Amino acid sequence: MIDLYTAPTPNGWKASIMLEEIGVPYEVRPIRLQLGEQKEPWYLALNPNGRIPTIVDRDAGNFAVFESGAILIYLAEKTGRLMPTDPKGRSLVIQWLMFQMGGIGPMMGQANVFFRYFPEKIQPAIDRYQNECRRLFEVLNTRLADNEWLAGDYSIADIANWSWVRTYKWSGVSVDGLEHLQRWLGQLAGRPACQRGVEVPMRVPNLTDDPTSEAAKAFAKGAQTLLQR
Ligand SMILES: N[C@@H](CCC(=O)N[C@@H](CS)C(=O)NCC(=O)O)C(=O)O
Repeated sequence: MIDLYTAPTPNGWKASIMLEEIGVPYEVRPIRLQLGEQKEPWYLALNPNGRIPTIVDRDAGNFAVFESGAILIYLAEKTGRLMPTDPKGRSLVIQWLMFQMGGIGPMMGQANVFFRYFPEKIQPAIDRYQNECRRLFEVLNTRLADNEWLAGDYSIADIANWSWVRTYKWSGVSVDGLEHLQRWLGQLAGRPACQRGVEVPMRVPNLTDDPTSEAAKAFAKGAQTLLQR
């Protein structure tokens, strides 16, 4: 049994999709980011960075794992699923996982901050992050032109990148002309585990379809409060 501390965001979805894929029983412990629960001492004892997600593996002496990429690797290695064990195959998966952790995630995150949440519109900052996202999307598109998945078989690298890229509209970044990326986005969207995973801990106003809806505006307002912490 795994405890999953999470909130409805791309980094949280990585862990919930993985848990859905591997079929390990887990209990969801929603963290209310706007109330700052992620910065409370009890939570910092599990995740020193004060962010979601975190898992606690009850069967391993309540072992806590923070950082979404580390969670994916831990669960893959614990179950022998979604990451090969041979050094080259494993490295390939970790390379594309790190591409998400060091590139897609931070750049889309900052695009969201400057495009959606920041009170002032600083156009050079918006352009910088959106252009960098588009460049990274093109890297994925090129990779996916000759590969069905990012790193060999379907893997944690696909889960990590998809969790972020699916919210491209929220970041204001186009996927027009990126046919291989679009094909891959659709393939993951069709997986039942992905569909269940993105509804953990609850369904959110649609960050993927309609960024102008009232619900999406309310979501943006909530996210703005985090910038002040
Ligand atoms: N590198 C971390 C990033 C985690 C992260 O930034 N989580 C965000 C939600 S997507 C969060 O908890 N934000 C709350 C805050 O900033 O206080 C990971 O991949 O786990």
